[in-house]
Amino acid sequence: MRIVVLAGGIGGARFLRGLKQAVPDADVTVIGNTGDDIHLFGLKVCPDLDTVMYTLGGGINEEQGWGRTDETFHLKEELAAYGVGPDWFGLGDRDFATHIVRTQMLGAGYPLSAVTEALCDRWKPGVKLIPMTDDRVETHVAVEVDGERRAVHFQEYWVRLRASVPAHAVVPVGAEQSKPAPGVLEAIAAADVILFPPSNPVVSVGTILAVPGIREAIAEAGVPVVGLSPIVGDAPVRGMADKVLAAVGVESTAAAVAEHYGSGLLDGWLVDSVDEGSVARVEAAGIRCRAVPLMMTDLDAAAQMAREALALAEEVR
Ligand code: GDP
Ligand code: FO1
Ligand code: CA
Repeated sequence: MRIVVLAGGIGGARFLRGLKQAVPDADVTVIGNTGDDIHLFGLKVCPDLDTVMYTLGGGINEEQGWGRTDETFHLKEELAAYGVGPDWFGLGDRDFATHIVRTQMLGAGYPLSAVTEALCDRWKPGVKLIPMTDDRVETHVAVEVDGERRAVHFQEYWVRLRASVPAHAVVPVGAEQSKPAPGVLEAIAAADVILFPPSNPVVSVGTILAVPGIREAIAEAGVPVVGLSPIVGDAPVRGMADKVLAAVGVESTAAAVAEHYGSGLLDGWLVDSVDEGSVARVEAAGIRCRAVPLMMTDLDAAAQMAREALALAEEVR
């Protein structure tokens, strides 16, 4: 079975780990969000690609959900001693090596997709991980600070400001001019099923869908497209997705997120058991819906979610 998954960071990565356990023989292609990417200290950092790679490759800091296990921060401290920032983004020593290799290869002319493949040679995530695009796309957020509007990089909004300031718009800068990376459209066209994990609908899956051609290819693939809600009991399970949903005018409910994707894209949608009451609303929008446990408390729980998503895909096929 060929499965395509559009993934952000933690929610995507943990779901993928469950999917691999549920269907170990499946051929899984992950289209990763690169809108979160940022240049720091002259290095290219790709948080969501790295979160998927480290999580599936066994190198992730489990408690945090991002960054490396067994990490130290000597380099960051030395940079700070020179007064070189930013100090609000926690890059560890082991993680730095990934960004150095990536930046060196990009500088030598390799596209991000080839660089990601090379990094995955080490981590062996057991999936084919492809960035959504090889072109530069950067998510910016229009915020209001001290009564003044300005645009900040998504990481500054999320990590430094902790999404605590009003956000008026979320813009994937460069997306309109970007092209899907090699292999993205091919994987979608060859897929037997397409899954949206419980990733952030705006700044993870939404950004991937903003790359011209990807949304259209999914809609035209003619195979079941099934998503899992990252919103449980009217709030994100983790993080501040409610803030970016509000910025694009979507309420933080499992049903509203399904409607936001729409029946033109989604065939099936899983909500958590606590949101059973929203099943009828989702089905009224033309999307087959089931309520099942959606908390990835451990690997088995994530695997069971993957089985439920694949079962729903068979139902709508
Ligand atoms: P990020 O890039 O690290 O923010 O990760 P993603 O975009 O892939 O996923 C973020 C989303 O995952 C958040 O909106 C969370 O609500 C969701 N999430 C995290 N853990 C769980 C879980 O156990 N169950 C569900 N349903 N959603 C989760
Ligand atoms: N998230 C944080 O909340 N604080 C950090 O200092 C931080 C550092 C960091 C370094 C590397 C990396 O790959 C991810 C990192 N993240 C950090 C996570 C991350 O950038 C965001 O949580 C996601 O991109 C949000 O979608
Ligand atoms: Ca992310």
